[in-house]
Amino acid sequence: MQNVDPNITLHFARDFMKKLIFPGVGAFGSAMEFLFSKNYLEPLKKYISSGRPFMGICIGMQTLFDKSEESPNVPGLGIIPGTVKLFSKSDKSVPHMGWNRVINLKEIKNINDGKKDDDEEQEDDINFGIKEDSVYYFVHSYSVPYTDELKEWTLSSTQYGKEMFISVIQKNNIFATQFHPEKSGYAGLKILRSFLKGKGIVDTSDRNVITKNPELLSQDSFTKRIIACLDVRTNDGGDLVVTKGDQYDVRERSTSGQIRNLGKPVDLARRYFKEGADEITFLNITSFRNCPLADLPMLEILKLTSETVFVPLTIGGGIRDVTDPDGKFHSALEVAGEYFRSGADKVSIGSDAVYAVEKYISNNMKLSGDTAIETIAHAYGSQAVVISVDPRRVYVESPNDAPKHHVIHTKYPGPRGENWCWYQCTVKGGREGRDIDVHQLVTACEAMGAGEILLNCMDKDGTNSGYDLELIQDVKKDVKIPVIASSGAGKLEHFFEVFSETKVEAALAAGIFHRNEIPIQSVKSYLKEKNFLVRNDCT
Ligand code: 1PR
Repeated sequence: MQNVDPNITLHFARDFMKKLIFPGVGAFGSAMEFLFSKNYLEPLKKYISSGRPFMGICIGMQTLFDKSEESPNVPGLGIIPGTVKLFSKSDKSVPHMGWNRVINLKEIKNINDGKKDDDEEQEDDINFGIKEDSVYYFVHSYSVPYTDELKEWTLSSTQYGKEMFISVIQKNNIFATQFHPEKSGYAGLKILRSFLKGKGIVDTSDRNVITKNPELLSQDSFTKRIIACLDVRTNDGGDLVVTKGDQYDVRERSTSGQIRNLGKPVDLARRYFKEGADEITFLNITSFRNCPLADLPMLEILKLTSETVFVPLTIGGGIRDVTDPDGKFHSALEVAGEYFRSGADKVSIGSDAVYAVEKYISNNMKLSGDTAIETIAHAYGSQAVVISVDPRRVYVESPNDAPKHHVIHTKYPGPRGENWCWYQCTVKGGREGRDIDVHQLVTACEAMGAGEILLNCMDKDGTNSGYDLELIQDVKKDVKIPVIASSGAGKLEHFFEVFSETKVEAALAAGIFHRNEIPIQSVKSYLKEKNFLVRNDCT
């Protein structure tokens, strides 16, 4: 809810306001408390009851209900009867993070005066342009299960695992989506345009469930995500460039030893959006050296990117408590807040997560409540906190050689024929190994409230030899939060391998996209041929 623009909300009850979009991310309780503390509750209710068009997004939809299991003691706006409930983790990862379909249960038009010449435009306004053959970006752990009592309010439903929940509500002047249209590529922009440009709302449905495609109703259409990653740093000439290392070494192997320059961050992000990337990740790879709040160019990159790129943006590097050169302290929460306000949807934490887990372990697995992971997850929601892991293999002759660590049997023996290894966590971009393993790290970070794991592998990074499937399979067993496979993609088959041999929700690649070796669309087409669900929305 911190993303609500105060300039908009301050004036929302005024009569001159014709339409209101009420977006939000984060926890139900914080959102309601924020509305209460700013005296926005009554004006918001008054606006909605005035009959003027209202559009809620994500938490902006959930707050319309009576209450939520997320914050049982905090009442919602109570406009729609019902309780927002936590997804079951028994059959799927939670949060529900990624692209999924919506099934329209009824048909409405949102045009009520004036005739548009363009039939196609009218067609686009039916159901606010929500199409059953498109997918939209969801990120939430709580939802409203679909029940017959709520059919009057339900415009569309979505299936996730075995659960069917309400993805769009609409009645009279109220329209709200559980997904994020503003992050749902061109398909999402059509919805926003329809809400903003449509002349109003006329509900022509007979309030019965009239889905034309009942066979779709119970289909889970959750897609596999393809993520483009941009490692960003200042080159020797002082410009911020996208670079790419081989096993984290980003300098040219030639005699020049220059930082590899693969392009400009904003231009590349735009290109990947147009080519169909489902998310874009920026990693500020040398931020451990500086105070990230002094890193204005990085904030500028996010601002510029978010003006034209409408898929989720993650930013990593330097998310930690920092003290300015002038002695001013900034908490990790402040640093993250600055990135969110500049356009990031998620922050990714690397080194600081390792230090936090070291403390957690030495404190007998007691949560302190003051780590970057906990404070950011509390304020912005778990879905906004990604843990970027930079592990490397440590080979051992037998598990007895590393009694403190989670050792696995490997099909790929080490240099001295060792058949066992553990994955050591590193900090400072792989420059320093620590005495904790990936199993310890990811389980502890999940307990602290992280929402996703970005699983790199130093041995595989930049090698084009495929993902480290053994590492990924192992981590996927450890946690219920989504996992992004990263490092090593070199050909189309590697994407098939990672999705067929592991249960990861997403695969990330860098080098092959930057060097134009494989277009993102080819990855999508290839996966589709292999019967994986992927998003196809490049127009
Ligand atoms: O520790 O919180 O400040 O975060 C620093 C961030 O910067 C971490 O997320 C860390 O992974 C990243 N980082 C630091 N140094 C490097 C480096 O390369 N020298 N990049 C680095 C990590 C790995 C991935 C890469 C994939 C896919 N790079 O970002 O994109 O391995 O590559 P490929 O498809 O070409 O194989 P903190």
